[in-house]
Amino acid sequence: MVLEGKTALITGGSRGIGRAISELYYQEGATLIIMARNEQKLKEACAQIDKEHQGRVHPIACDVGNKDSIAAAFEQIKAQGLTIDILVNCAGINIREPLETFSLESWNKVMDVNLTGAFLITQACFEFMKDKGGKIVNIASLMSEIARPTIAAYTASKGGIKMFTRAIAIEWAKYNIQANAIVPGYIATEMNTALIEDEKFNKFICDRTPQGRWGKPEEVAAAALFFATPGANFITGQVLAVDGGILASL
Ligand code: GCO
Repeated sequence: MVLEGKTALITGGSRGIGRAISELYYQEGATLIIMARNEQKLKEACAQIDKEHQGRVHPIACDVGNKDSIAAAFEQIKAQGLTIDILVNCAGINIREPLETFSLESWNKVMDVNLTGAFLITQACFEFMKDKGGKIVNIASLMSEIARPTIAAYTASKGGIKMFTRAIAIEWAKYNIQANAIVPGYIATEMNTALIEDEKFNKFICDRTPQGRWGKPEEVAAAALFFATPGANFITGQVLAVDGGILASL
């Protein structure tokens, strides 16, 4: 129970990689604050996660792409007397359109959630962490390092998340706040269902991945657990790929 007594705020924690992180952190004894936009689905997910009905899982509906929604969410966190020791910025969306026709609206939507949202949430967590230290785990992407056609906004946002992680790490090191990023490879989540069901793309990914398969959300969660524990106390500003070897290969 390496997270007993700790409270983790996980954005996008009700499904996909964020859900796997929520489940693992819960198993390790953490109290969870889970943020997601759809309140009904969020409450259902929290009830499923809090299997032992210990009241250790707190749903906070929040549109991470909207600054007013974030402010209201943190008012709720304070009103419920909750603290934050660990932040996992996992909320993210992807829009796939050719660059030449990519709309400004789509660009801003992706940036607002994936990058600006992470900035605002991180900044709001400072008051909880500045006196006692903390852990920040940002979920980046292969697209923090390499690109593929039709996802320019997502790629730019994830490149930003990687460098934002380093900015947090060096500026808040003096507060004993460590910030690190995880680069998931191609992971079998709802966001990628269309890609998995596309035979050609599925084969491309399996051939491009040295381990020859899509990753599992829980394989990313294991890295998120490591970064949240004391064993990572002297690790900050780092980027860890959980990608089946993609980034190591030509
Ligand atoms: C895509 C995928 C990727 C993966 C992930 C890889 O459209 O290529 O959605 O973006 O989800 O980000 O790290």
